[in-house]
Amino acid sequence: MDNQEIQGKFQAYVDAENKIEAKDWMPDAYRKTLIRQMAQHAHSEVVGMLPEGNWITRAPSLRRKAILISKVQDEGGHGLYLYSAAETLGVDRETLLDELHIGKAKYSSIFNYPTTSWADIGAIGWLVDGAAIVNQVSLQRTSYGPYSRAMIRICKEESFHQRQGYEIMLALSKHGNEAQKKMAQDAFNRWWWPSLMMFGPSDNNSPNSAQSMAWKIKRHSNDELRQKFVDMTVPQAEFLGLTIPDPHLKWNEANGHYDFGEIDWTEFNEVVKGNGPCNKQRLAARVKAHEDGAWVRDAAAAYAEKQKAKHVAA
Ligand code: BYC
Repeated sequence: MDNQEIQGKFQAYVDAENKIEAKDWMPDAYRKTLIRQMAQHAHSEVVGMLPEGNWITRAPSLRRKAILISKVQDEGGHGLYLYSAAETLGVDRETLLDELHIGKAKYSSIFNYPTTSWADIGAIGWLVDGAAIVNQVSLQRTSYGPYSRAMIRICKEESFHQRQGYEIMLALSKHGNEAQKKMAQDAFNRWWWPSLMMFGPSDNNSPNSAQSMAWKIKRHSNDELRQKFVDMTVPQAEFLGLTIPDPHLKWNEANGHYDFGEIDWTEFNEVVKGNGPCNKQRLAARVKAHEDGAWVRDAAAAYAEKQKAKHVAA
C-alpha cells in the first residue's frame, strides 16, 4: 500500500467512528498532534494543582480543607492518567516533564493567574473545572482510545470538583455577609475572562483545529465549546446573584445563545508566551516540586527492581 492509500484507509476508519489504539498504524502527524495536546493537558493538571494548593493551609474550616486536599490530589491523578495515556504513543514521561520544566511545552493559560482570596477557590472549581468539563466531555469521544478512556474517568471526578466550587460560591454570595458577597463578585470578575480563554484562540485563528477536527481528535471547535460554556454558566451566575463582568453580554433570541464581548487576545497571547502574572512562579514551583520528589521516584524504582528480581528468582 502506498502512503496515500494507507492515509485514506486511516481516515475512513476514523470517519466510521472507530477508535485508534496504541498499536494501530497512524500518520506521524496524528501521533505528534496527540502527544502535543495530551502532554499539554497533563501538564495543565499538575500545574493546576499549584494555585489551589496555595490555599490548603488557609481553608476556612476542616471540612473545606479536607475537600480541597482531595481535589488537588485528584488533579495529580488526572495528570497521571494523561501522562500514561501519552506514553502509549511512544514518548516517555521524563521527556514530557523535561519539556515542561524548560518552558518548551505549553500548559493551560488559566493557571498563570493568582489566587488572592478564598473565593478564588470557589471560582476555580465552578468556572475552571466547569470549562474543563465542557472541553473534556467533548474529548470523551476523541478518536484516540487511551485519551478517550482517560477523559471518561476524569469527567466523573471533574463534575464533583465543579459542584464543590459552586457550593463555595453559594455559601459566599447567597448566604454570606456583604464582605463575602463582595469577595465572590471580585473573584468572579477576575476569573471570568481567563476561563473563556481556556478554550483557545477563536476558530479562525486556531492553526490546529481543521486537521484535529478531520481526525476527530477534537469533536467540537474552540468557539463552539466556549459558547456552550457561556450559555451554561450565565444562568448559574444569575442564580448566585453575581454580575457578569461583560457589558456586551446579552441573550440573543434569534440564535438561542448569549452574545458576549471580545476576548482580550493580546492578554491571552502574552500569557501563553510566558508573560502572564504568575508564569515564572508556577514553573519555578513545579520544578521545585519535581526536584523535591526525586527521592520518592528513586525509592519507587528501587522497589520495582527488587520486586522484579524476586519474581525472576522465584
Ligand atoms: N492555554 O490551534 P489551537 C483542569 C495553544 S486542567 C495555553 O486552537 P488546539 C484543572 C495550543 O496548544 C484541564 N495554550 O490548538 C486542573 C496551540 O499550541 P501550539 C485543561 C493554549 O490544540 C487543575 C496554540 O495555542 N484542559 O481542568 O487545537 C485544577 C494554538 O491553538 C491555550 C486542557 O488542557 C490555552 N488556553 O486546541 C482545576 C484541554 N489554548 O500548536 C482544573 C486539552 C490554545 O503552538 N486541550 N493553546 O503548540 C485541548 O482541548 C486543546 O489543546 C485546546 C487548544 C482546545 C486547548
